[in-house]
Amino acid sequence: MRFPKHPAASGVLCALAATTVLLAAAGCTSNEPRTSDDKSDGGRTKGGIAVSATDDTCAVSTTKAPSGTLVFDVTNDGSKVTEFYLYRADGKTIAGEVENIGPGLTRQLVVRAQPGTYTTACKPGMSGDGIRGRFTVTGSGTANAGADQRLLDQAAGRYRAYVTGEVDKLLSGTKQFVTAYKAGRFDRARELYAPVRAHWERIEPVAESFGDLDPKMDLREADLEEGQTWTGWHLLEKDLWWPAGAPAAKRLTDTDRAKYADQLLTDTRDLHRRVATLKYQPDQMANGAKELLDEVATGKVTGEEEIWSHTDLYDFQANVEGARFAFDSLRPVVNKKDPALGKVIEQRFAALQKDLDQYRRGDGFVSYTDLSKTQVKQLSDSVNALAEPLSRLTATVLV
Ligand SMILES: [Cu+2]
Repeated sequence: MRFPKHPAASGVLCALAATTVLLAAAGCTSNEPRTSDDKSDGGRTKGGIAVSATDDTCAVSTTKAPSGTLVFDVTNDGSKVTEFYLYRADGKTIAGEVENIGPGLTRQLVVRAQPGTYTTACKPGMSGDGIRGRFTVTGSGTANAGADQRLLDQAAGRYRAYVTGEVDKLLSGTKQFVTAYKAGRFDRARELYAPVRAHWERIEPVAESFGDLDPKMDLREADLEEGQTWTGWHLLEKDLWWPAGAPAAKRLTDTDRAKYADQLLTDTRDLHRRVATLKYQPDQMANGAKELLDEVATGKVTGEEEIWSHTDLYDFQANVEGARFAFDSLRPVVNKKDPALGKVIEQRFAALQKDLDQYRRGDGFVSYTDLSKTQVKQLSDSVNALAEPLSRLTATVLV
């Protein structure tokens, strides 16, 4: 799941993630401010399209740009934490996004866009459909990345094979899980839950790019909006780790169980089918690596993703592995363009992994509830230390 949308959760996150974090009146963010004149990465980031996001407006400095690499400098001029999306023509599929922009901060979205019609959206408070506008990309095709094109194509091919492999394993694992769960073999279902979900968590940005599937499959109870039906993994999680003292009358019946389990399998098949048609662009891979770290910072390190099973560290590990794979695929390009950045990212991945390895037990991890506040803080610091250089990956690869 992408984000805690409830204010209480953001408070917890701010309290826990407070190292490189800038706290602001209405929220917090784990990223340093970056503006278009920030030359810390060698002046490559020229900036481009300015976006001013307030609590009720989303002003994009132009609604037209030629195809190729687009750089949006999104400044939060409002009081609520916000995010910015670029959707494809269907208004649902995400071409690029930047999340968790605290008041007063600027964050950059770098995407490679083909000609066509797009929709921009700011989401103050990080919920709902956002304040939308039309955006047109003109020209005849994406600008070629010249000598780097071969390396970029290889990276995309490698990443594609990875995603295909993960979604295959997700589908076969979900079948096993659903079978056990429907047969009432709950111990077996509990055993399968976290390892099967790891295949989802490794490729979460891809799954989330299908805006309709993510909420159906991975929505948390705390993020349910008025009138929304809860389906997917976390509904079954709650049933399997039914909280002590919760009213038995609210528990799923066997009929409900069969219905929601079948729905999860249908949605997984749908995901599997759609993933087969995807082609990956380097910006999606690099932005996706950063999104995975955002996922860790906002959901896993806070223990909110798996609030009933407390298997958050499995998801944490899987998000890190997914990000690592995307980075490794792009490494030849990074080595050419900014080897120092590549080295820093590499070291921080290693440091984060070392931190996480302390909590391995058997084939998996300790329960999130076994972590002390100090341990959570340490993990959170390592995540933030990696997120910062990783946020420069897309611009390095594309600009
Ligand atoms: Cu998730």
